[in-house]
Amino acid sequence: MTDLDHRARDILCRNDRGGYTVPTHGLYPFQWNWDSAFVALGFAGFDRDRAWQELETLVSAQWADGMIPHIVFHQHDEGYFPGPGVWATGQTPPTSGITQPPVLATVVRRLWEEEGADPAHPRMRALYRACLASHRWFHTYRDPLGNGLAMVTHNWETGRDNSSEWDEALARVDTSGVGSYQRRDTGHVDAAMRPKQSEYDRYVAILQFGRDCGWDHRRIADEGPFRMIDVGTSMILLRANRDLLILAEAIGDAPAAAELRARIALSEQGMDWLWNEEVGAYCSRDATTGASSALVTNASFLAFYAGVGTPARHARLIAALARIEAGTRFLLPSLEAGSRDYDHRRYWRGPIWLVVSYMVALGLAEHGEAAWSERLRRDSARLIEAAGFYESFSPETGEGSGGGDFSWTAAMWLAWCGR
Ligand code: 2M8
Repeated sequence: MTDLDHRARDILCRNDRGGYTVPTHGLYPFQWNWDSAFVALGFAGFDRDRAWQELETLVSAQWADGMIPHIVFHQHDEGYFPGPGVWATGQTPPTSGITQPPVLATVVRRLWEEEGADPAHPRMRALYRACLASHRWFHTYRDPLGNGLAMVTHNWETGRDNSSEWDEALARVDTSGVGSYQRRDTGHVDAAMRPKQSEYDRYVAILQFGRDCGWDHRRIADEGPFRMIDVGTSMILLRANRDLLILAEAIGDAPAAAELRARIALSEQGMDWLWNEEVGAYCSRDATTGASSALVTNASFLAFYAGVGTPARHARLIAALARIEAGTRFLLPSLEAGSRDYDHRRYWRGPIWLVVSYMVALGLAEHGEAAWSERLRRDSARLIEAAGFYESFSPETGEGSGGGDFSWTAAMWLAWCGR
């Protein structure tokens, strides 16, 4: 065990609040959905029980309609805005009213296979049911075009919260009724790294729409002020459906397996709509106007992880990766340098998030791109070695940004790049 291995384990243990971890002390004092899935991969190397528990605690907050919320407010903390009183979802435990990228099934499959892939594995079986309900929720409420792609109704659902992909759609959001509120994030980290006030107002306005319609997910999907087909969530859901299918087949749940096969085929075709031939990448699209963001982000490369794309498209994606590599020091930036509003320090407009790099690297390796996969892994390790376990990193200087002692960064060291 290296010194960094010890430090990574120590971060997970210190961010443990009893059955779940916070992403980082101070800035994010609750349980976040996709953070916990990645964190479980980190625990898995030294505490199997705790890895499963992280996921079980998350799904203990699943809604009756199947949604797994993006934040679970297990305990009171004034240090974060918007807290449970603002969301007012009426859930127990209190939660936010939106979701996050469904990486859960993929993680469950990995943990289960590492333990011998026994179809009778009780913890896998319970989480399988939770994932199936969550995926059905996406298919019921978040596929307005019926093409197997995933719509998000808040930019926070994408996990890539402040990406330039959302700018045009956000610009249409009316903020006149937002009122005053006190942000907490800029009290924890440098405001230059966080979203601007005008952007935050829009995030709050979208939240208020959901709250004002009692978190009626049908209405939010049909009438909400922000409706984007997110390339990241769509790719992650497709991958998660493939992994859930493996579990369904192992369990012998034939009806669910058939349903999942049909969803997978639909999504594979649907992805065509996100391909932007001019740009040579998969890009998010506005569900209302149909406009492509025409931006190459780290999520564009999740095509490999999702298992979509022709050889010609893969070649163009690799060309885009080579172009990005030539223009920066470290892979994989959240936005290509030179794109509108690119900023190597500002939240999801340039900095590197290792969890996305991990998924991209996994997909690249699965598609015969071992050298690129290894390049991502090595860069990610170098970032941690030089800067520490930050939330994100500058692709230009390698400096850490956002919160420190970050759980999913520590988990990525343990489960992937520190190997
Ligand atoms: C960031 O998002 C939260 C809102 O969900 C925030 O900025 O307040 C994002 O990076 C998101 O992807 C992540 O899950 C969360 C906790 O790490 O922080």
